[in-house]
Amino acid sequence: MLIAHLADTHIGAIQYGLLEREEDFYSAFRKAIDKAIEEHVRLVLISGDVVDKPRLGGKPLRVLYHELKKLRDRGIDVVVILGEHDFKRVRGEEPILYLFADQGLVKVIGIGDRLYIKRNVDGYELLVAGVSKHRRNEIKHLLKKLQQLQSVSSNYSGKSVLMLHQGLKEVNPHAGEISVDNLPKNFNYYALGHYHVMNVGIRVGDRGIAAYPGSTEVLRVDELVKEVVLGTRKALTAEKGFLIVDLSGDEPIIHRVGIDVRPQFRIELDLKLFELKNILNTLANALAKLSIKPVLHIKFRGKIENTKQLDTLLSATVGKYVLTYRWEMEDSESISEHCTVPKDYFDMDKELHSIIVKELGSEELARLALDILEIVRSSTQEHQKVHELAELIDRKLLGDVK
Ligand SMILES: [Mn+2]
Repeated sequence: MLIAHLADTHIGAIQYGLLEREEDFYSAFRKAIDKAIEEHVRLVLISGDVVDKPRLGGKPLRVLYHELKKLRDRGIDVVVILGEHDFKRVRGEEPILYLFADQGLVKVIGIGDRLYIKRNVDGYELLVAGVSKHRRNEIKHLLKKLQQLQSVSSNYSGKSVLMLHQGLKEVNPHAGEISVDNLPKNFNYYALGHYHVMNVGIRVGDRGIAAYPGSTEVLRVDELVKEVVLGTRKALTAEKGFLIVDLSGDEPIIHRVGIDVRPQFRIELDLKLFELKNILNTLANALAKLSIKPVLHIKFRGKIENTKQLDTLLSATVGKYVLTYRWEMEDSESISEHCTVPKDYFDMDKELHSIIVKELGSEELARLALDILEIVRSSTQEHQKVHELAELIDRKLLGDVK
């Protein structure tokens, strides 16, 4: 009995505001669905963050419709749970996936009392249980539901799968929300979502295995974790795909299925302008050999004042061989050091504060806006920024008591 396990497909994501990066997400999804059909899976699970935002335009909706319909036309069921991107906590607002559920294209579980479905797949009795995303301050509710599911599955004689969209502390201690110990022990397979890097083979109990297929496309630079050589330099890239799980035997057997996505590279370079041009030219030669224009992320060690010159150099060398390049400097606090204007003459922060208070009409919101601004403007890495922003919003808007 073969099952395809996908997660974090983030349909509708538009990275860097580029049309190509919107299409890339559709193409990765299409490839995954086609591959799943080719491999004769009988069921497709998508463990949350199916879509990138709760409100989608016509294009992403049509892509979803066409791909899901391909599966339905072949009698392949699709079961999904909701990730934090699939729904907004606004009263009365419904997840877009309900539209596809109404059309019989997906089964949404893990919301309200609907925590599982039972199916006969290839002559096997199968229980598919799931709980949609719970935030840090809702973990108590999640654990209660997991307990409920533990008793459902212990009274079940067939094979069982549990779908969750949560971070395991064992995989990432900083981003983790629950630990393996919190999982009910008697499922055969734990189809997880939320972490965007593939992670296969986390043991649960005696015979259970938990796995993250990772996202089908690259959303953040911290997903580039595989070492490669680019030209003559070490670089990091991403591997994307999904999992095909065989539940026929005693223990699940997991096959990784790779999806070719647009290459992305992350490199670190010393900021020595006199040799930078040569280095970038060598890099450009390596990039020119790729059949698809990659996304290049450069982290410069050191700092310079004239970033315009650096930008010109980048666009003249690697510019035409990449879809886009993004760069950051390791240390970029130099600008304010050379400020000779006395502080009380014009205080930018004070000025900004009063403008925002006036605009938002609330001291509290203004402070939140300024906190957000500070994180966004900081020189820290992109993934760290996102992490800090998520923490801040959790804390301020959802009253996280961590
Ligand atoms: Mn996600």
